[in-house]
Amino acid sequence: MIVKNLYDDVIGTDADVDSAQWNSRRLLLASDGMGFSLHDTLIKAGEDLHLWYKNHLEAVYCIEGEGEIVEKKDGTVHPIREGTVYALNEHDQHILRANKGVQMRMVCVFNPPVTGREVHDEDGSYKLPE
Ligand code: 9YT
Repeated sequence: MIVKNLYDDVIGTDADVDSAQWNSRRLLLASDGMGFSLHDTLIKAGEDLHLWYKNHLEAVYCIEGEGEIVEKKDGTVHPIREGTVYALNEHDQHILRANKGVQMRMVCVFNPPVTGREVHDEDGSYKLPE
């Protein structure tokens, strides 16, 4: 069994990946052998993220904050608030936006699992391990 605590075991370690737009605290990684990774991610207030997980499936569950997700294929806008989940089952190209002045806290699951310190490529994807 694997038992970890965000505050004791993740924040401030290699599994805590900070960037200009988000801070991803990676609770479970590929090395944990679960077949998915599990992240507690903060989307910084007022940020627009252009994302396209062409190599991964991702589900995202908002537990704090407010924002929206825009589907790039047709411009559909879905508001996000606490309790909203979205699943990128078609590797959907999208814009994730945290409202001005409001940070969003999201629980994210990636399949295949993220391995460690991935950050986005110029196209908004994470590379697969070689
Ligand atoms: C929701 C989302 O895709 N945010 C970007 C960061 C990513 N989820 C991560 O690595 O935690």
